[in-house]
Amino acid sequence: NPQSSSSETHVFRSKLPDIPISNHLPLHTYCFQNLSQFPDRPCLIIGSTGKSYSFSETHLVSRKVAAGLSLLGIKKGDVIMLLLQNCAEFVFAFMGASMIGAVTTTANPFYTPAEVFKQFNASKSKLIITQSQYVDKLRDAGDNFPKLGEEFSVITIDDPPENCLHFSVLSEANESEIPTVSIDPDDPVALPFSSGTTGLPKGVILTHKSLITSVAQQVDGENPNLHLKGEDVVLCVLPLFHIYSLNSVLLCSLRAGAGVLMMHKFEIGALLELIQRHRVSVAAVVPPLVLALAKNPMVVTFDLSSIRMVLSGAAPLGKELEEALRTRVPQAIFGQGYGMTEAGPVLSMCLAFAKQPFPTKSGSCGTVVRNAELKVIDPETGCSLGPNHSGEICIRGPQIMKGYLNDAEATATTIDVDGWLHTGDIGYVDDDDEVFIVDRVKELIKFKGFQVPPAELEALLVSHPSIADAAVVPQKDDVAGEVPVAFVVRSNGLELTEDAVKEFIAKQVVFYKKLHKAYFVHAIPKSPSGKILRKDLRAKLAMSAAS
Ligand code: 4UU
Repeated sequence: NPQSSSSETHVFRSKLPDIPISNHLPLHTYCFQNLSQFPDRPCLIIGSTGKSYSFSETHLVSRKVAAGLSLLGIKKGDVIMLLLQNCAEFVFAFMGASMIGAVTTTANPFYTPAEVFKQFNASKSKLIITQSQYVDKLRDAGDNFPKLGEEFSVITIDDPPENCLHFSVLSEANESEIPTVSIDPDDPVALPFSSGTTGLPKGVILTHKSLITSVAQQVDGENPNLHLKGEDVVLCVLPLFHIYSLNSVLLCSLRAGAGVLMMHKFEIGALLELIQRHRVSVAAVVPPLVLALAKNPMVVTFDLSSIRMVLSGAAPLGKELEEALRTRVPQAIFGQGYGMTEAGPVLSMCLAFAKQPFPTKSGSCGTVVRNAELKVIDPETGCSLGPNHSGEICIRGPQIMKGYLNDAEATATTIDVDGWLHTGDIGYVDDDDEVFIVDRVKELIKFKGFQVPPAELEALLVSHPSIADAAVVPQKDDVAGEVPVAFVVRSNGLELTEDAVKEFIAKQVVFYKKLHKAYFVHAIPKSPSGKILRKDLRAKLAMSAAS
C-alpha cells in the first residue's frame, strides 16, 4: 500500500483560485444547466452527413432515450454498454442513461469478441447499443455469452439484424414517461475500463460528482482553465469511448455551449476538409494526430486558420513535433492536458487555454486543475518532494474515481487512506507550477494513447501450450509512441517461432495490442516476491536498440 507522508506534504495547486462547483447536481442537469441561453445553437454536428442537432434537440432526444431505456427495463444503477464509433446516438444514450440514474460503460467497437465479452460480463451490462456491423462479435463471443434478444437487448443505430432492436425504440419514446429517480452525487454514471497501474482492465467508477467536478475544473469560473466559447466548434475525432474525448470534448462543450463536430473515424483528408468547412476552432488531439497534422503534405492545401486552440493529451508529446505543428497552425494556442481515467480524468491543463491566459512552456502538461491538490512523492520513501524534483505524481480532489468496480484491493493500492490517487507516472512541477511528465513506473503501455495492459497479453501468452512464462513491456516507437513487445520462455524445445507467438496474440486482441516483437529468453527476471522486473527488461530493450 502506498504510504502517505503525513507532516510536511508539499502540495501543488492551480494558479487559478478555487471556485464553487455545483457537484451536488446530477451530471445531465449540470451539463444542460445553461441550455436556456442557447437552445437553438448547433450542439452536435455530424461530420459525414452535415446533419446537426441543436442544444434543445440534443436535450429532448436524450430525454426520450431516458424514457425508452426505462421502458426496456433499465433501472437506476443498471449498466448499459455503448459499443459505438462517435455518433449522436452515443451522446443521447449516455445522457439518457444519466437521467434515469443508469451507468454507461463504453467499449471500443474494434474490440475482439472476447474483449467485448470480458467488459460486458465484468460490468454486468443489461443492454448493448451498437452498430449492425459489430453485432456478429456478440454472437461470436462463445457459448458463455447470453442470448441476444432473449437474455439481454441489443440495439443498433442502423438497420437492426435478427434479434436486435432499432435505436428508435429509445429515441421515439415519450419523454414525459421518464421515471422520477433520486440521484445521489456519489452514484456512478460512467464506467470506463482501465488497467490503472497494474493488472487487467478494471471498471473505473466515475460518479456524477466526479465528472461534474472535472468538467467544472476545466470550463467553469470567471476565468475558466479551458476557455470554451459559445461560438466554438470543437473537434470530436478522438473516440468518445475513451474518457479524454468523453469528458474534455463532449461534456465540457455541452456545459459551455460549444458545438461538437463529430467524426466517426480518423482519416486525414476528411478531417482537414471538415476543419475547413465547419471552421473548427478547438482541436483535441493525441500525439499521433499531431504527427499527421505536422507532417502530411495535404495540410498546406487546406485553410486551418479557424483553429484557435490545440489540446494534446493521453501520451507524451515530443517538443520537435509540437514545434512542427506550430508552424502549420501559427495562430493557434498550443498546449497539453494530462489525464488518467481514474483521476476523473484531468489532473493538469495548460493555462494558456484560460480566459485570461498565463504564459506556458513547451513540453509542459499544464498546471494542476483548480479545486484539487497535486503532490510528487519519492517512489521509494513516499515522502513528498518540492518543485523540480521528479517522483510519482499523486492527485486528490472530488473529481477522482470512487474506486474500481468490485476490486477493493486494487482500489486500496491506488487511492491511499488520505485520499491521494497514485498515478504511476513520474514527473515534476517546476517553479512556475507547470507539470512535466518524464517517465512511467506503472506497467501500462500506451499505443497512440490507447491502453495496452501488459498483464492481459501475458495471461494470453502463458495460455499457449508451448509458453512457460512471458513478460510484455513497451518499446519506444516513432509513430505510436510505444509498442508492446514480449519476452517469452518456451516450455518445450525450439519449435515455437516468433511469428507464431505474434499470430497467436494478434487473433485475440484489438489491433493496438498486437505484439511487435517476441524475444525468446531462458527466464523472466523477477523480484523475490515474484514480480516481473520490467525495468530490467526495458533496459535490455533500450540497450539492444542502441547497439
Ligand atoms: C504524457 O490518457 C488518458 C486521459 C487523457 C486525457 C484526458 C483529458 C488527456 C487530456 C484531457 O483533457 O487516460 P488513460 O487512463 O487512458 O491513460 C492515463 C495515462 C497517464 O497515467 C499517463 O501515463 O496516460 C498517460 N498520459 C500522458 N503522458 C496522459 N496524458 C499524458 C500527457 N503526457 N499529456
